[in-house]
Amino acid sequence: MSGQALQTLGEFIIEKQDDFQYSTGELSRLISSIRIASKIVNREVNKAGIADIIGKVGKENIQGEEQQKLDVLANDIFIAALSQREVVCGIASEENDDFIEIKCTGNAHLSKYVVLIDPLDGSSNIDVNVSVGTIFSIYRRVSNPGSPVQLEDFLQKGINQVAAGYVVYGSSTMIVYTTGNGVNGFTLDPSIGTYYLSHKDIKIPTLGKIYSINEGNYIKFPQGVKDYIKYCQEEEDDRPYTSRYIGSLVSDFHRNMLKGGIYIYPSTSQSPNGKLRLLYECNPMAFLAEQAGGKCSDGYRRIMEIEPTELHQRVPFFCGSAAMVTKAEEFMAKAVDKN
Ligand code: P6P
Repeated sequence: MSGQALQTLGEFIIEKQDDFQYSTGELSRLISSIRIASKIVNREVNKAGIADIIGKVGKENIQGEEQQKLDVLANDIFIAALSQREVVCGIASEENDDFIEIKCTGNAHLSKYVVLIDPLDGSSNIDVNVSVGTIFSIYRRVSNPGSPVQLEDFLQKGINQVAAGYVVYGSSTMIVYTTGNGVNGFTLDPSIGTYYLSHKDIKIPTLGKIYSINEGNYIKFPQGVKDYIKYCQEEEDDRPYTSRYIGSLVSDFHRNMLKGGIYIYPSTSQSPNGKLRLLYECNPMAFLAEQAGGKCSDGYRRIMEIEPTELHQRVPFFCGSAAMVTKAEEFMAKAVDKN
């Protein structure tokens, strides 16, 4: 064991507070709220197998997806943690049709931040014990401080994000986040409930050898995606690449962040905008990928430049090692030329 003590997430947040212009400690408290909520969700995810909270609650969320009990519980936990500490003036969640205004008991109405969150992404994997995750995205409100929060506070381009990150509840639980000054990963020691800095200044390898896509949808993919998949499978240069698809965005993304690779959820003949949501899945992951030296687009345009039009809108998603995303975009452009 090296002599130097590992830095905790709490110490890191305090140390980096000066990175934020005019820091008032509010963003630090916001990230700490997410840290606390993630520990509670981690406990519930880890005991789900034995407690009777597995399975469906029989309700559907706005996506028309069966809500798993853990989905609902995770959503409640994050909303409570953020509301009680009055560190945000509004929350938008995958599990809620509309955004939530945090009632102005104390200073909430003066808070300058809103959070968009997917409280338990990949939840369809819960019953088969595959990793799931939480994804969050933080913006400064654009409406007048003290006034009720507005939809415009949430419909901001990804380039306006103040911070973004994910929690992966896997073989170990990690928080990975950025405030625009690089990406750092923290691993939870569950025996004492403390996150330690384990992955400092993550940089995604420019060229990886892993491609992640649900090839079961191959027949429905755009021609450019079909051509790129064939390119990945050719025996040439550093190819064929390895195909890895967990079916849990946070897990597939996290592996590619550390090992290099590309994750693609494209449009299909049935879903012209793909499946993933712009505001609380694609934009936060895009911010992280770019901060780690990677790239993220919808196959044509930078994800973080897309002007949002609704809370739960979907976009095609190509994200990961810069050279791999660029190559996939070349196939998308070539296919368009052919049409
Ligand atoms: P498919 C989980 O529902 C999710 O939103 C992502 O976590 C995951 O990458 C994707 O959908 C899997 O979708 O259509 O391949 O099952």
